[in-house]
Amino acid sequence: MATLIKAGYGVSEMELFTRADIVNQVPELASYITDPRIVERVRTCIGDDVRFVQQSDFHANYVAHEWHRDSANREFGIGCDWREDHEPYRVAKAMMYLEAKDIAFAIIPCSHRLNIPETSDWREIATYDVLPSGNVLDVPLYEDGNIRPVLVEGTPGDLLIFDIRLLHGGRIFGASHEFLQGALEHPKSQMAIVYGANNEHSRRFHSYTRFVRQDMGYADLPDHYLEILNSKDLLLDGMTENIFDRAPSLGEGILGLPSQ
Ligand SMILES: O=C(O)CCC(=O)C(=O)O
Repeated sequence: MATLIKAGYGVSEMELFTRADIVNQVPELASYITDPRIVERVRTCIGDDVRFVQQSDFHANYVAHEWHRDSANREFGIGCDWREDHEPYRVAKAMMYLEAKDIAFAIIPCSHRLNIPETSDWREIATYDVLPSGNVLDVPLYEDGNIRPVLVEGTPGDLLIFDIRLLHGGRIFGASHEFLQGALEHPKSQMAIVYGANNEHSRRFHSYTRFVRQDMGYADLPDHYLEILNSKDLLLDGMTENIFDRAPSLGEGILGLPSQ
């Protein structure tokens, strides 16, 4: 699939290429959005009322090294993403590697629940616990009570599903996986699709993606695709509306919206 997409867009093996909004911009991948192999696994993580919230992308040879969150409210504790008394958050990214060699996904466990500081140097491999690819359920993590960043080794076909408020980033292993490095030596490509429960948190994230982040270039989903989503029970209620027009206060703490 990676080879096909790169060839179709005239992208060479190691060239940087990123496209957001899969339905509108990389339709070759759109069928994965409703693919039960992905959707069922997302359901297991966030609940039965899973909906597609439009944010989705294909990245070739791109590595987001810096620690970051994908949620609309990026700073811990500030804004509606962190208020769950009414509804739990339940917005998650499903990311699948299409090409990956010596690649890992770095994540700071519990950083969606606790204000855990980022490590100052993402290159420092000694600051991580490593989850090798394969069955990792028995790998002991932070048994001493200290939460440490985790490196999840990734290979093609691996699907990672994570709450988008978690601090994370991409990593490249150096020789024998003994250090981390900044540059890719092998092609890397991945697809990411964001889903959420049929709730206000998901509607806020959709409006943030579609209407606030003009830089990401999202457009309306075509009517025929809304029908597909509806037929698969993946259509988010109120998906055509900009929630911040109706309720500007929901934009608290979101970069790019006037502070309330
Ligand atoms: O693999 C990477 O570069 C990290 C990807 C990432 O941060 C993301 O998709 O949000």
